[in-house]
Amino acid sequence: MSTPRLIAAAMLLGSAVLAQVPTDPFPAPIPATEGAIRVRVAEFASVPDVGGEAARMMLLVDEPGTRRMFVNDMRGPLYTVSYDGRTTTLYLDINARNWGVNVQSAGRERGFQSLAIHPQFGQAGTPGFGKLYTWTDSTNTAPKVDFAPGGGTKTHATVLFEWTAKNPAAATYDGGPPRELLRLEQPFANHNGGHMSFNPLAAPGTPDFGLLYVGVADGGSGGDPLNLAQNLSSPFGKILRINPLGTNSANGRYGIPPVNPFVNDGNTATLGEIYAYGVRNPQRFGWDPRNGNLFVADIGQNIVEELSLAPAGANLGWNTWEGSFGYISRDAVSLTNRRGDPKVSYPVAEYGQLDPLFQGQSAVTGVHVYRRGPIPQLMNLVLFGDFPSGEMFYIHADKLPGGGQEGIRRILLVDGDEPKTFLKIIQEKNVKQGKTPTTRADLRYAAGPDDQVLLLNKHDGTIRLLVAEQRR
Ligand SMILES: [Ca+2]
Ligand SMILES: [Ca+2]
Ligand SMILES: [Ca+2]
Repeated sequence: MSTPRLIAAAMLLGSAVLAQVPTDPFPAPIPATEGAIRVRVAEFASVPDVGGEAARMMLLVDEPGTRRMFVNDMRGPLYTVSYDGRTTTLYLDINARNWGVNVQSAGRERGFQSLAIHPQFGQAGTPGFGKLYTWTDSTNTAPKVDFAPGGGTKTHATVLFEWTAKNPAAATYDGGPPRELLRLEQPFANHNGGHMSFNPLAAPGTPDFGLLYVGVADGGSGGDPLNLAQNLSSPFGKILRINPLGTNSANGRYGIPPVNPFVNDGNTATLGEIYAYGVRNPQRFGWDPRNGNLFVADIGQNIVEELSLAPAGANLGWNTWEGSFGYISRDAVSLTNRRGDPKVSYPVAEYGQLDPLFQGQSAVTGVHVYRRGPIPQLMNLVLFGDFPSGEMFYIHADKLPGGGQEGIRRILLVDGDEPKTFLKIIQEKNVKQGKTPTTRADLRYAAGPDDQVLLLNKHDGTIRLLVAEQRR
């Protein structure tokens, strides 16, 4: 065999080995106890089962105008929770037959993904009065879509709806059928809508006020096979930013803000809706109240989970990069040329799915930047976590790491005298409920009134509140 052939054979052998043993860019584990912060946790509110199954809580939003919180179940119900946590009321079931929404909630990844409440929801006489928005998967694939992925198997649709309450303070929704703003054809069952939110820091009269940030995953399968996340003509693999009360979009049902990065780029092929791109499954994002930094928790492929900054126009790298590393396949990332493209917004923190803290399935969630609130130990920290395992982490908001696991430390929950994982706390609740203990936590963070941090999960119907650990 000639030398080049030998090298080629060795490379083939090498890739065969890589295909079996995932590369691990983080051989040193996240410290189990060093730097760990202890926070007490207390039960706050409960949300009912549907059909004997615990609520699949995804998002909780505070609505200060009518002084209550809204929390969804991915199957369709939307509840309000009183500020004292004592009263949970069904506000609206978006899956009720009369609305025609037809929520597709099969499996873990599909369903009523997200909701956003207009900042003027409770303010009579304003354009946003009574408006709330739901971002949901739907089995109804008959209506014409605004965007198709150009491949895949048309599994379902993901649709943005606007609901208008007549009296926003009413206990239950009193408005008419929803108005459809935007409809996507989904190529694969997984990776659908992501987080959706108004920027809570935007003051009335400023350019970002009333603009809706809409996370859209890459469409699914694995590895972004249609290469949509880097395609600026496609809404998939993006965070969009739209004016839900505007009309200058192609379908005339929403507005495209002139401040968006690809509106005046001299290229008609790029979508004006795009705020940031190169995301895989942006299930959560959140702003730093002190400096406006927008952090995105973007769920990784099989190796790296990432927390990244997303300024307007940012490219977060997928599917060229998985975290700080060149994406090769589900089993491999490149360990050379780390963070090699100066135009990409690489993670501030990232962790490996092979870390011993996790249980085989790993997916990042977040993001709460703690700048005010009753827990001194959390001050100036960026809170995030891994949702299947329920592991909770922080980094310092004023000393953002340059990627990697080095800056990541754990948050441990104190329940009784012992620090416990969130998963263990849910499992103990399941036993009290007479249910089979869950093997997943499905942690999500939420911001409550008075700068409180709440924890959601999908397995015991319990909303929990973080409280300061008493020093003894
Ligand atoms: Ca999908
Ligand atoms: Ca453009
Ligand atoms: Ca990335």
